[in-house]
Amino acid sequence: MIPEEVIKIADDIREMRIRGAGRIARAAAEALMIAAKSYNGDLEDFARYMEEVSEILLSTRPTAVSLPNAISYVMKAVRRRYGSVVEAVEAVVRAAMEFKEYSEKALELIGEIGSRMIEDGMTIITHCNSSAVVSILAKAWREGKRFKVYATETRPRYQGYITARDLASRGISTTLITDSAVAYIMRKADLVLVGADAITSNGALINKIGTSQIALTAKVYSVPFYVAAETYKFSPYTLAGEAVEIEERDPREVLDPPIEGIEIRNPAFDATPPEYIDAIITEIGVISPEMAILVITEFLGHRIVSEAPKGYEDSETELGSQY
Ligand code: RUB
Repeated sequence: MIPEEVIKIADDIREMRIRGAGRIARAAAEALMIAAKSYNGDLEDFARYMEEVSEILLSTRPTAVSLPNAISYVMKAVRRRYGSVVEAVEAVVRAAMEFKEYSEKALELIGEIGSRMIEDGMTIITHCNSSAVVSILAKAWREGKRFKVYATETRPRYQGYITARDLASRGISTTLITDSAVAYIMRKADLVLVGADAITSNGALINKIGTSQIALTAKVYSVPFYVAAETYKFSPYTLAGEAVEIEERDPREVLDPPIEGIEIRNPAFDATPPEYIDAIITEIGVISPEMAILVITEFLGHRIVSEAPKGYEDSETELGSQY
C-alpha cells in the first residue's frame, strides 16, 4: 500500500502547492524516502513497489527535468542487490538524503557564485519564482550590494507575487510589474535573471511561460540574460533527441468562467533558444549555453546513447563528484 503522505506529496506537486523545479525535486526525493520507510512487504517486491511510487511522482508534472533526475538518482539505489528489506530501505533513505543535501548546497553555491555578478546600482528583471534566483539576490543584498528588482506578475498563477514578497521581506528594493510591462522597463534594465525548469543538451532554457519573450526583449535592448540552474536541471533525455514536454494546464487558470465559443490555451512553460542566453549560473560555475552538453556528459555522467531512452529508468543521474 502506498502511504497517504506520498499520495499527498504527489497531489501537492500536481496542484502546485509544491512548485518550482528545485522544490519539486526535493519533494519527490522525500516522497520516495517516506515510501521506502513505510514498506512492509518482502524483498522481491520492494523494487516493483518503489517503481510504482516513482511512476505516480513522475506523472504529476511533465516539464521540470529536476523531477525525473531526482527520481533517477534515488531509484539507482533501489536497483542494487540487497540481502534484506532493511538494507534496501536504508540505501534508499541515504540516496534521498544525499539528493536533498546536494540540492540545498547547490542553491547556496549558486547564491555565492551568482552574487559576484550583481553590481551596485543595477536594475534587474526577474520572472516567475525561482529559489535559485532568490538565493543570488539575497546573497548579493546581504553582502551590501544595493540594486533594484522588477518582478513580473507571471500570469496566470502569479508566482511573481511570491518573488516580490520574498525579496521585499529581505529588504530588497522590489517593484511588481505586469508581464506586458517588460519591454517598457527593459530600456532601464542592466540584467535579466531567471530560473530554469530544464536546460536542453543544446543549451536552450525551458522556464515559465513568458521567459522567451523577456529574453527576446533583452536581446533587442542588449541587456544580459542570465539563468540560474542547478546541474540536475540539465536534461539527459534531450541528449537522446527527446523534446521537453511543455505542460498545458487547465484553461480555467486563465479565465474562469470561460467565454463561450472561445478556446483558451494555458501553456505553462516555453523554450528560450541558446542564442538569447549569456550565461548559466550553476553550482559548478558560470557556463555558456554551449557547455550544457558537457554538463550532461562529463559532469552528470550520461552517455550519448544509440537508442532514445523511454524514461528515467534507462538513464542514471549522478550528482557529480564534488560532494
Ligand atoms: C516555476 C518556474 C521557475 C523554475 C525554477 O514554475 O518556472 O522559474 O521552476 O525554480 P511553476 P527554482 O511555478 O509552474 O512550478 O529555481 O525554484 O527551481
